Amino acid sequence: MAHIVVLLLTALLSSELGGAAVIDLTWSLRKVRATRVNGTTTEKLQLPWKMDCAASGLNRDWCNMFCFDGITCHLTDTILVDPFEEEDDVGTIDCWTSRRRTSPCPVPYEQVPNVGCVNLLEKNYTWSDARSVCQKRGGDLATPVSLHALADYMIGIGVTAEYWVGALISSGWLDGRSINASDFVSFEPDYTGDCVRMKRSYNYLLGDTDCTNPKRGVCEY
Ligand SMILES: [Ca+2]
Repeated sequence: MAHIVVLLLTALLSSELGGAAVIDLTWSLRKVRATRVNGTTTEKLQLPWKMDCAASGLNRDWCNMFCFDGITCHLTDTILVDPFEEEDDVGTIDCWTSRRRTSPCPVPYEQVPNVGCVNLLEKNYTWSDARSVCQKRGGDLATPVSLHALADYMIGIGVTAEYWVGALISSGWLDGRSINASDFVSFEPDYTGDCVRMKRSYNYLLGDTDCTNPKRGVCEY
């Protein structure tokens, strides 16, 4: 099902390409649906070898992913926001994605100022399933000290779904803190459930709801 080959090619690329810039990058091989290869900036090159393709990608600071189908090298600035999602068997292509190591966050997490390393789930889950997915990615549902910083980030990148966070009405944040009243929407909690979500219609402030409702989730590393 999942074609996830978390094969870190840093050492391989470093030895074959020998460039200092390579050391700053970690490339991970994965099967990617062809439609996800089209970024804002793209370039196609006819190259004989995968390593030539890799080198071309490394020489372009906009390149976040290179794909090689045996004939054509596809370079793109696409960032797979959620590369651990399963890809379809149909129409996939071998790609290597990178993250600039200027971020202290491991793939697939993004550094969010005043929050930490954040990864937004792309599918809906129950609260406990969302937590499990976050844990499989090395983190947990988010327990932001500054909810407003996280909310600003989510509004800024234009997400439109609702997201679970790591808090329960009955016991507070998963890290043991109690939930500030100012982090809730004005009429919440109204005790419609024990699980806490960020409400898109209310600037991503918090509300409670039934834990089995399907929502996305905010993971934090
Ligand atoms: Ca509620």
